[in-house]
Amino acid sequence: MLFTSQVALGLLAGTLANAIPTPQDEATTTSLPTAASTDVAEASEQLAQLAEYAQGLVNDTLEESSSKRKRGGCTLSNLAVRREWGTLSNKQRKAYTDAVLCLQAKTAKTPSSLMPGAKSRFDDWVGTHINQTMTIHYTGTFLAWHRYFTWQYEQALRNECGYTGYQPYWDWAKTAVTGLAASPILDGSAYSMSGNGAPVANQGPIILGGNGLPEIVLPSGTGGGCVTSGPFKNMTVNLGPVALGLPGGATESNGSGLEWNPRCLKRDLTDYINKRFANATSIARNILKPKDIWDFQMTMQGYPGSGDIGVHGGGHYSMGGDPGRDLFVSPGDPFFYLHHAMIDRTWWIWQTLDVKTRTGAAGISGTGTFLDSPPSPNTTLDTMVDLGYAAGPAVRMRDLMSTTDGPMCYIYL
Ligand SMILES: *[C@@H]1O[C@H](CO)[C@@H](O)[C@H](O)[C@H]1NC(C)=O
Ligand SMILES: *[C@@H]1O[C@H](CO)[C@@H](O)[C@H](O)[C@H]1NC(C)=O
Ligand SMILES: *[C@@H]1O[C@H](CO)[C@@H](O)[C@H](O)[C@H]1NC(C)=O
Ligand SMILES: *[C@@H]1O[C@H](CO)[C@@H](O)[C@H](O)[C@H]1NC(C)=O
Ligand SMILES: *[C@@H]1O[C@H](CO)[C@@H](O)[C@H](O)[C@H]1NC(C)=O
Ligand SMILES: *[C@@H]1O[C@H](CO)[C@@H](O)[C@H](O)[C@H]1NC(C)=O
Ligand SMILES: [Cu+2]
Repeated sequence: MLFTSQVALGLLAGTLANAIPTPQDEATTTSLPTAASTDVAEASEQLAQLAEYAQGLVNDTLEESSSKRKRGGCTLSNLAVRREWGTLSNKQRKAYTDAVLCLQAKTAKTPSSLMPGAKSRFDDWVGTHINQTMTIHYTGTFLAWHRYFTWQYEQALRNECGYTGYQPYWDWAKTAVTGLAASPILDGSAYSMSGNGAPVANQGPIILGGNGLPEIVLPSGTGGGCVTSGPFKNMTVNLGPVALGLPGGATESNGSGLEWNPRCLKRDLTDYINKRFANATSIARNILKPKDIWDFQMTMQGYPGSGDIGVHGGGHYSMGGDPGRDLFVSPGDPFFYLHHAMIDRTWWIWQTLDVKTRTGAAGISGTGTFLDSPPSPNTTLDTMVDLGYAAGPAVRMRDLMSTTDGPMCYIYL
């Protein structure tokens, strides 16, 4: 393991941050990149290196602390490893989609008096996301909230649907190279997350904006209609729409989106958006350039007015469709969780480059409202994250800053 000695020394000194190889460090000069390569093949190698560094650092930390009693009891032996979809066997892929279908077949916990459209256990997550959308995006809680949301979803798949694996992730850099519909994750086979929507001719452009953000015009994709293949071929979307961007620029909504509005799952796979906003260079840049959490999370979601929608928007909008293009209802497409696992993985890697700062109070920036509108108090380590009827308990931000040092215990390969 490449970085063991530096990491161990860093731990002994009590300053994990110092374990980062610096350019002055002769032994490790060639070890970690400091700026993203504009060559996507090189950037992919940089990402692999950064991921390996993150794994090594966390593994070593868990080894070092195995004798101490950590609150969550996370050790190398109970560590969950989340993997990229393409590295799973067909059997593992099907086990995952079967568990999602199981969740969709179970009764909702959300009272129908509060959300008439929440028909299944799967919908509990969609409903919670709709209800909190304006307080979990462009806020101080954005990353941690979605980390906890994805983790609890993974727990539900395991504890309520007998799934024995972990949450897989979508590596945007891979599909930016292969094209979405040609990738094992979205090729429409029985071992994919289902494929594209049926093609719709002459779709207009996608115009992003609203919620106070300036317009960005993007091409639509090669689908647009109902998903016709794979495990989610027959899936019904029950909730929404709330703010669904349609090709041509219109926005569709159905009030609060909490009524029952059954319709098919639609996708509009758009390689242009994946390649433009979420290629290997975009990811490497998002990890290597921002030195503070504000810059990191704004780069990821796109600085308003920059014309860039970041890897977060890049992933969502390259999926397209309904509810993929609806900021509120997007978890209604099961692919959402693979996207957000990758968001979380990107944050996780970035955090390992300066663990102490980036998992502590200085690792949080922002307030409790969308771009601080209306103004609200700063998010802190004590701010609560509550997933409503989807899952409990409500936890504090401090429990979510690390994936191995709180109630959770996982890494990404
Ligand atoms: C970290 O531990 C995981 C789980 O045991 C293992 O799969 C991975 O190869 C390790 N990575 C490194 C770089 O040590
Ligand atoms: C879709 O539903 C039909 C009718 O219930 C069923 O025969 C078919 O196997 C289902 N397809 C998938 C992919 O679940
Ligand atoms: C809104 O939902 C109702 C059912 O509750 C449905 O009849 C109507 O078509 C929906 N409208 C839109 C724009 O989705
Ligand atoms: C890849 O991403 C970078 C950074 O986001 C961007 O500047 C570049 O244009 C993208 N490449 C393509 C082919 O769109
Ligand atoms: C909230 O955060 C901003 C930006 O970090 C900071 O300037 C401000 O002082 C903070 N406000 C309070 C009340 O802590
Ligand atoms: C929606 O959110 C509010 C506060 O954010 C909460 O009081 C309410 O219980 C939530 N409703 C549901 C159905 O989760
Ligand atoms: Cu979200």
